[in-house]
Amino acid sequence: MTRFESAKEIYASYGVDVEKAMDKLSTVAVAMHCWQGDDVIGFDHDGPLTGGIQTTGNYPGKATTPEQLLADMEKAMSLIPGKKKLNVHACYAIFEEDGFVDRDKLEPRHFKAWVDLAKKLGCGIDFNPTFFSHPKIKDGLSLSSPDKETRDFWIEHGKACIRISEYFAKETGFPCVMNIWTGDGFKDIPADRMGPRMRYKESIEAILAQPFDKNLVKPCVESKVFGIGVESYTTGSAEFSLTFAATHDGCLPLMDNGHYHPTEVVSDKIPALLTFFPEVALHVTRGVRWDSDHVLILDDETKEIAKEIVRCDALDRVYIALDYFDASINRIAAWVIGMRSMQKALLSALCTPNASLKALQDENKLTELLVMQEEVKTLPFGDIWAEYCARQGVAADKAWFDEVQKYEAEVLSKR
Ligand code: RNT
Ligand code: ZN
Repeated sequence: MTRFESAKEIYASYGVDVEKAMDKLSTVAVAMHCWQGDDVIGFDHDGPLTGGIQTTGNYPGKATTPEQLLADMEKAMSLIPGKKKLNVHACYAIFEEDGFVDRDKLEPRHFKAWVDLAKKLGCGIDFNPTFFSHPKIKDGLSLSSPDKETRDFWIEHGKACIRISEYFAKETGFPCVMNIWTGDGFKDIPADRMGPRMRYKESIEAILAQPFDKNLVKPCVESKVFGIGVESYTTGSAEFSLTFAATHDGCLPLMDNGHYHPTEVVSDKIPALLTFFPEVALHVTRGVRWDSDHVLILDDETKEIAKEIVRCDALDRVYIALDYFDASINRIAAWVIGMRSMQKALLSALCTPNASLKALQDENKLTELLVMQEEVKTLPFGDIWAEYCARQGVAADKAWFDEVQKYEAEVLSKR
């Protein structure tokens, strides 16, 4: 008997069909964020990263051109099993010589290379307007600025991004999740907390007035608790964003698990939101002490997030995207570690006897429940994961990093 066959029998004794679990996982898309590849810079500006987020580290080999970034993403994708999606920010528009346009004037044609890559990989694209790292951010504010000209510029940017999102969906055949996040906020105690939020509400409403097909474009609003330099107040707080999504048809709430107070967990928020929203979106990340955006790993909360999505039978109602940026290690490895960790967490959740655990809870057999919950933690999951990678035709856990090292020696180190 192979290790896989033996593991399969052990899982079967707990009532888990690992074949079904692997089949299911192969249908679940995880979106890989382009911004891990170049430390959230993009191709449309030379200025620094703003918006209260920060990358640290200067590991060599960073992509600095569209060709490099797309090649790096393709390399990473080849080492990740299962269904994927690209996640692109508007600042990654690709301009021909002298063809620069500002963010309010972006067009689908500026993203054709992204569509070509998605078609080559057979995947969809998610999209994000970029409301940071730009001279038109006035006093740290974009859509919530008191200055009308500033707001109008960013509203036009948002509308352009809806048109681009629809183009992505039409070209790839997969709906495009379009996430609105701004770094708008204040370092110190504001004198007016409501004014910016009223303006933010009106601005997002103006963006969403751009006509679009709700089956093709899924606009989201992402909340945040604080950022660097915006410690005292963020316009798009949790309550603001959640209520906005709840009161605007077709708009989804997006939860980033780095954006909450330390004892709050997104895993618990998922079933709460699924009780009311047809669909929700996630940014899965790893905050270390703050919203530090470390590379995602298979830690307890990542596992718990995956468990909730699976247990709520919501794999087709939750859009999963990764969001982190670590410049201190090989950036391709950073993508692969995070993507494989998310998929491991999902597979592990699918290999959990969820129905029997739920029955124990409903029968109030809470001692047995705790016993079982502890036991399933040490089932031979690694053998199922190894089989899944083999069936998907991607390198196994010990082998993929060799490929990254080879790419580093042959490509990255020559940049
Ligand atoms: C920032 C938000 C946001 C960004 C990306 C680059 O805290 O998480 O999602 O990380 O838009
Ligand atoms: Zn995020």
